[in-house]
Amino acid sequence: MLNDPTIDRRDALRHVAGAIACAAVSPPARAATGEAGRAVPFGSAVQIPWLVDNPEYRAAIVRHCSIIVPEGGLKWLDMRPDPKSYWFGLGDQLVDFGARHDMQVRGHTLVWHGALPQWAKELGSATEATHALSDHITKVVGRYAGRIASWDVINEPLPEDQQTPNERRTSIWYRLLGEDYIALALRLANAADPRAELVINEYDLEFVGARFERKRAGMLDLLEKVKKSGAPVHALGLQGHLRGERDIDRPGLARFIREVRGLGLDIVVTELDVMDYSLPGDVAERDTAVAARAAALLDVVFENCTPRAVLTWGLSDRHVWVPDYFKRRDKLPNRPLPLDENYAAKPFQRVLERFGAKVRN
Ligand code: 9MR
Repeated sequence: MLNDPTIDRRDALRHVAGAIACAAVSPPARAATGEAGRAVPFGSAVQIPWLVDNPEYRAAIVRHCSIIVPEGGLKWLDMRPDPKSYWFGLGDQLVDFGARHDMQVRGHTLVWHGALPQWAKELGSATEATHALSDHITKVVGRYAGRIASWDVINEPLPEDQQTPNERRTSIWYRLLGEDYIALALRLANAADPRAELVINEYDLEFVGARFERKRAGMLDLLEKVKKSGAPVHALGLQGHLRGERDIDRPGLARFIREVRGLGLDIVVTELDVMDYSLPGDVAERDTAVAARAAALLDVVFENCTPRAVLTWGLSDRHVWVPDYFKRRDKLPNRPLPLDENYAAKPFQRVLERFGAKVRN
């Protein structure tokens, strides 16, 4: 666990190891074993209702995941019909499933601009926002204390197009509380479960281009300020929603990871997939390109740290969120994930295995 008193020493050692690895010629992908030989857990986002209702889906998740996170079910929209009520049904099913199958469970997400019920979007004052955050985080994290080991406490705090490093996304939380909502939420989560790993999770940190450099600078600025405030934070979540048409900024991302590690934070790859809408229609060609893009990210991550976990945002192309936003012009189905629509391994899955993913049964 992150609050282990030996963590600082381990952090320092891994930082040095990361720096040494960086100085060397890029090594071939190596099996992922972290401190004390602990294997890096690999897994996926899950749809809780399918775990319950769909035996084929459930079997694939059990076979491939040693860590899971709910794609929905723990978002405000799913749990908070009104300011006083909580629906814990899906969350309870998730943690029971995780315990039954000896999987780690991540929680997603406590504070986000998205998936909010109307009443939360209409909070009118700092007092109301503080009360809502405090009640929500205390009850939700408290209920799953000891069963959800890691939380995306803050999701996507940066704007779509970061201009200056101190700019933040103007969510309801930011509008009512300013940047302090971040430290507040982290402190509340820590108080509700002092053993939980607390993560700030963000996308678009991985690519070549000025826009993405600015976003990395924004994240460093934010993390530095959170650390300075003394609020507990343990890791940065690199979502890893990659794009067929965007290259990974290998040196830029390597430098960024080392700077994040220098602040004493770990890295978690939280939502890996590859948007394939701009890639060729030919399936073999497309699957190869998707795998290469995922490999490029994992190369940089594993060369510069031992991530706390690697999760894809879904497991099989049979069930994907991608067409909601990134439909292909040729109307062919999207193929962003490690397994195909029949749960067979694609080249992307072989990449994950190269970095340490294992078939569990
Ligand atoms: O994949 C998720 C989709 O099913 C939901 O409708 C949507 C809104 O709740 O959220 C999607 O997941 C997002 C995640 O929560 C945060 N990072 C981006 C993910 C993909 O849009």
